[in-house]
Amino acid sequence: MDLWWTEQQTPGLRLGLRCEQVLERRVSSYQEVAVYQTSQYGRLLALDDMVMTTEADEFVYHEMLVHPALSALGRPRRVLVVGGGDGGAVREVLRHPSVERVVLAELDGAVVEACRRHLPSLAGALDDPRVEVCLGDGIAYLAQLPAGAFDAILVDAPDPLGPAEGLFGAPFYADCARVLGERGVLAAQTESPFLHGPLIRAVQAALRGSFSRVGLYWAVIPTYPGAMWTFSIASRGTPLEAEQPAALSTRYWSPEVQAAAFALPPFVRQILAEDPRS
Ligand code: SPD
Repeated sequence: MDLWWTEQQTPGLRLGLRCEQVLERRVSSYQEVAVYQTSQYGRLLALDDMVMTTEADEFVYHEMLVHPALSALGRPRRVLVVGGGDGGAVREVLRHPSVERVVLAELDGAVVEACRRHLPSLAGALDDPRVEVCLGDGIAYLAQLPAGAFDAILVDAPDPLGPAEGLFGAPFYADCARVLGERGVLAAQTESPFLHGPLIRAVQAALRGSFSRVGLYWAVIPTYPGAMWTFSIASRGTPLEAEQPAALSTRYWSPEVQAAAFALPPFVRQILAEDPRS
């Protein structure tokens, strides 16, 4: 039988992957959580039929979400990951030897359970004794934290739909700035310049409302809509591009790749230059 899984990425764009096996498919209190064995990209985690991660390209996304922010800090100790229930971002955080504590604030326990069962190369990181998994709303979790509670916040959000929409808004970033204090650094996934220009522009404008330093960088993630993917990074004081980034055992991120990732093609600079209200 020829079984294909498809994501309707926009009304005019679909991604299709040949699927060898459905490893898990269940409806949680929040969404449909599914893991497929694909023939091209290994195992795939999908939430409500949207790719969250695949074994083949997850390293690009997770390394690039995590390492620029943690390198900027030099010796990060306390890190909060919002979303990211698959554990891939936590795995990358733990590569930094100075890290003492990582909190994963994930809305849906079903995502964590499915990834523990089927994506151990990511979720295995959640068993590290430095990691605490807090299930529930990330925005509410952040709201009850004291100022300066974390050195870094990494927003590993799904697409800005439903409950995740708040993770792309000014009130959330203002609370991140409070929890990070003067030295902390935030990094967030901010979608594709090919498909989400207005969102990227709005996020960057919202970040500038709470942080004095704001940057954008990018990487290529083949299974995400548009493939070219952006990350926003922000701080109130810490320079965003480390002079001597950490030496880490990684597959995509490197100090050279990081430096290149901050070079924005003219069409992306144009997106940022337009009026945020357009
Ligand atoms: N359209 C896909 C966007 C997904 C971003 N977050 C993925 C979570 C992986 N840890």
